[in-house]
Amino acid sequence: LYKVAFYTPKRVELDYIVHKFGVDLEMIALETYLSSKVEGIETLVSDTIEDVIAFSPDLFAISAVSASYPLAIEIAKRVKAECGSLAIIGGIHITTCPESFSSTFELGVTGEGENTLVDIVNLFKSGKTGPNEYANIPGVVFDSGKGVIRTKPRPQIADLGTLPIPNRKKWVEKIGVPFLMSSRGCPFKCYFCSACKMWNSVRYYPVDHVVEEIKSIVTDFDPMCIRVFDDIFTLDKGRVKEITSRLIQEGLTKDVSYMCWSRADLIDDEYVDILKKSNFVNIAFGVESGSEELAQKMKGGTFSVAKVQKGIEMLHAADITVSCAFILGTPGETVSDLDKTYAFIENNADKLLDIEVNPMLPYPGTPLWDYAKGRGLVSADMDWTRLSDTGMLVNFDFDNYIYLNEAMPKETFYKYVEKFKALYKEINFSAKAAELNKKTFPPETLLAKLKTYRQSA
Ligand code: B12
Ligand code: SF4
Repeated sequence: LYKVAFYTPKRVELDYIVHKFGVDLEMIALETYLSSKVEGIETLVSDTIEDVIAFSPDLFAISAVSASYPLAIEIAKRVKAECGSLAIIGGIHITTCPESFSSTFELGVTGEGENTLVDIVNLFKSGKTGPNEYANIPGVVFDSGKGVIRTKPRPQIADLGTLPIPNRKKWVEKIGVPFLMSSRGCPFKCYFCSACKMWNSVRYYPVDHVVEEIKSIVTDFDPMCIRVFDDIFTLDKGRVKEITSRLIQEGLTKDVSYMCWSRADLIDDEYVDILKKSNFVNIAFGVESGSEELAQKMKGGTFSVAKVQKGIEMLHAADITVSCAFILGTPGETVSDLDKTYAFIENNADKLLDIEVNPMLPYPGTPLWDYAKGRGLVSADMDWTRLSDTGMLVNFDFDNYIYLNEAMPKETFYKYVEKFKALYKEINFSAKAAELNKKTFPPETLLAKLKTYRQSA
């Protein structure tokens, strides 16, 4: 049997977020697809590198976001040295920055991974390797010996309904908050966002597929809450109506609640009603800034802070909790903009379940990356750990942060970071937040996950 191991490295400061979600969905999704398409293989999905080494894979398949790319290289070197494996890398980082490809890996997979992985495993299984072979596989990047080569893009899967439901149960005993993706992609193009670069257009899983996936999660894990992790779940109201009425019909909203990301400019009274009836207990908005002008510059389209305010109020009135995410450190941001963001959070504190406050980071593939590159602050051979989001400001690493805003001295910005940190703690560590967290994230599964979670560095 040809052995394939799947692994997503996580940096240690991510403990706070990773333990809530645990399952590496991309790896489980890829493993399920590969196992359904290729015979004569044995697979492993693990979050523990010792398991991978004990398994001694022929092929080590790794996924990385930008900040974990150096860790991915280091771990791949170790697995190759100890097991003699071949190694490939996929995910957002290599997709948006293929020029940073490291020849530690035989291949990098850009964009959608399912069919490219099948081609690669079939090639390797037949004992073939080398640039001449790699050049025939769409959607890869490799080192030809004379430089890094990208092959033509892999066509995206037209019908996501042809994908099997990820086999979570095979790899995970308990999950804190299970999540699923009911679509791939986002039609908006926010200035700082790399997520929308992953897929370009939006494709939806068929309603049946979404309901079946939720059913399988409920059967296998009996969760308190399921998170629909689409970039924007509420894009198409008709489709959300269909999904939620099916969930109600199938009895999947009585003992389980839901959370999703939305965009404030998409929420209206009818939407609130639909979400309420189907037991959505928490909706998250990316607000980014309390300053109308800056938020508009960052998000474009029909977005406005006033609409967020209205959305928060409508959801709050319906007793649906709201989470909001903000970004500090946008180029051009002024003290007055930061004051407006602070005031926005403070004024809504009683209506917000929690907030995310992230420092602005120039991810590859975004207009912001181009801006930072133009100023010589980032490059394809940079220290990628500098794109770590440093724990929602809580562990903000001033020394390592790439400060982008020429309109404000660094020292002023850092004072504001401290101010926002205090507000973040006040809201997120409140009794109200603890209460909902208890209802949403079963504490015993968190503990179980933390016990099994190991930092692999
Ligand atoms: C869900 C999610 C999470 C969950 C992950 C839960 C889990 N363990 O699976 C949680 C909340 C824990 C999380 C954490 C973080 N995330 Co996150 N996350 C996402 C999100 C919304 C969806 C990812 C997903 O599961 N997609 C579904 C799968 C099927 O798709 P996929 O991951 O893209 O994988 C496909 C291809 O990329 C490819 N592929 C991927 N890996 C591999 C590997 C191989 C070998 C192959 C062949 C193919 C392949 O094949 C897959 C199927 O086609 C994305 C945004 C987005 N829409 O992509 C952000 C995103 C990936 N996260 C991001 C970030 C920054 C983080 C964090 C650092 C903290 C944070 N700010 O959220 C940590 C880092 C975690 C880590 N891995 O180190 C950024 C990455 C930006 C960048 N360039 O680095 C994104 C793009 C969002 C954003 N802010 O722009 N995240
Ligand atoms: S930030 Fe959200 S709305 Fe904007 S492009 Fe990215 S995923 Fe879409």
